[in-house]
Amino acid sequence: MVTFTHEFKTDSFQGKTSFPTGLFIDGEWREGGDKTTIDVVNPTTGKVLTSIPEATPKDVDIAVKAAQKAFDTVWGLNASGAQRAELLMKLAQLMEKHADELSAIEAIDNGKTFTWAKNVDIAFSIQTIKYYAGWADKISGQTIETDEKKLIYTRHEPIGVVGQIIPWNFPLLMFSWKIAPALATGNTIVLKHIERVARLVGSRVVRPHMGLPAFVLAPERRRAGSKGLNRWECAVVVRLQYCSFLRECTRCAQWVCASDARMRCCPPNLPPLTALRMTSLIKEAGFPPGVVNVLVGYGPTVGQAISEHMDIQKVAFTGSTLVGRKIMAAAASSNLKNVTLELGGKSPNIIFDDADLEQAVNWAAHGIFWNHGQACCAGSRIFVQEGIYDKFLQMFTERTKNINVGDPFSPGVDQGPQVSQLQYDRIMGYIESGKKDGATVHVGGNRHGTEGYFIEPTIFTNTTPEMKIVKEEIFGPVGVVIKFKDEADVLRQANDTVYGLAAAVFSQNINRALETAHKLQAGTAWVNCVNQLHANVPFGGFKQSGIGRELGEYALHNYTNVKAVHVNLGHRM
Ligand code: TXE
Repeated sequence: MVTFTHEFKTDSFQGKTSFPTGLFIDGEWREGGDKTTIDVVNPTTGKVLTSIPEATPKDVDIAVKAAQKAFDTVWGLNASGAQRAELLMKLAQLMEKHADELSAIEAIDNGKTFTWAKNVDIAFSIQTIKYYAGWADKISGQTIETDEKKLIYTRHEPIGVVGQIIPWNFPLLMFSWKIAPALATGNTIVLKHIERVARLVGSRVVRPHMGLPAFVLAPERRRAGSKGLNRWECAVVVRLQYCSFLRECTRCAQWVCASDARMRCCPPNLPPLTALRMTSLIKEAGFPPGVVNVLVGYGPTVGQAISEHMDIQKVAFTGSTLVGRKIMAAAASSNLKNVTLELGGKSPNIIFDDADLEQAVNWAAHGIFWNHGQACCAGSRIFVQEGIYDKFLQMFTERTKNINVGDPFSPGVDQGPQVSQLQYDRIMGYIESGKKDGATVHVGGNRHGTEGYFIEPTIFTNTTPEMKIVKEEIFGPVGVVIKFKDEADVLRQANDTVYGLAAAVFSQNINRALETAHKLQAGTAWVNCVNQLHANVPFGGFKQSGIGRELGEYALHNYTNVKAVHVNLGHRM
């Protein structure tokens, strides 16, 4: 078992943390099946913080068996709602006790500012656990009247073993959103935390060619297989004779010759430490062994194994739309498990000429720059009505220039580093594409400092609808400001996206604001505010932003099967 120990001597928090970081299966910490590890990098410095055990598909099997045993013996229909509520409340109390420590881990691991982590991520996680603790003894069905000789009622029964796959942008919050409703309704869990690295393709050609002519390789080298070849040569080999050493990097999509199984293409992107600290609190709270199992492993191995496992009855996922499709496909081709998906977004933020301008500017900045732009609901397309466009832009520019980028532990800092080298490169790639496509960088557009993954808050203007920075999710502190004429014009532009997660409208005319909010194709519509989330309010997407809802009473439906029980009170055959 590996223990992560760290002493914080920062402006915001002085203290120590120490907790186990293995796979958590059946109430015990373990090494992964292959005894390999994954590095965790501090995004503020770019340096490795620690290495933690890596799970494999074999570990998924072991975890599922433990979860099934717990479901059949101590959880599921064997634990009352009151017992489940008590354990969830105990967990929330432990989180409250360790709130500063959890916030500091989130800051060092993920790059969030300590203050935001404490006030938003940790506070909201605790609120979510408490909210679902309140539901645990209130899960009930209906009595349905048919005729006097029959008693018919429904039961909302737990589904069984559920798989949960979460991303890195809100590590503790996503963990809490996922586990709380599942546990409140009596399910047991196999949860996969985050990773990012080259992925194993095995002997299957997934992407058949890289545009290189086959004659690049001499025949004798083709016959020698892929060992020792570079990735371009591998790409050629794979066209000719399936290559078992080939990996495709999930980040840069390049083929990589990986005769060494630990070979990496892009550096890892891994902030799982808060979730692992949380897992030790789950153990301390007294959840029976096997009820919650937590694995850190790669998506294409462990995530895939969860999605296609025949004994997992439901999978809940938050991440990219690309991977969401793979999870649905794996669920469909295995046991048709239920799937809920919370995916990407390109949310419009609409500012009409009758809005309170100062407020609209402040909210728009919060909308795009909150969590360094790494939020699925980020208001990344800011539409401003033509009459106030110049004034808005001037005020928004000032506001953006005042955002303080720096060390997440320094008081007064608004924006820390992006989570990893990968995300940094990806965002800088989008900024470059915006410049190349002819958009104007109105503010920012560069790296901030020389160390770590900091990016200046950036605003583009003079964009066109087909530009990548207007169409695709950037997931960084980069917004586009677009002029519009009237309601019809802005609705057409705002809804012109494959996504439909969230949207915002600013106007002091309530009829105009609500009419627009109702016509926006999005799972959440904010009026005169943005990025407002509550444990008791559903959240999820229209269109390619997802399937199903998290939070609120709605999330409980994802985790129960409805059974209708018919009781004969006197009908005779
Ligand atoms: O996401 P991935 P990434 C968006 C955002 C971001 C982009 C890429 O635009 O820039 O996605 O981020 C697991 N089977 N969002 O690459 O790959 C993976 O291990 C099963 C929006 O980090 O979707 C991780 O745990 N699982 C989003 C999780 O999927 C697989 C939050 C997310 O990784 C898998 C994050 C597979 N085949 C990114 N491949 C949001 N909605 O908030 C990977 N995974």
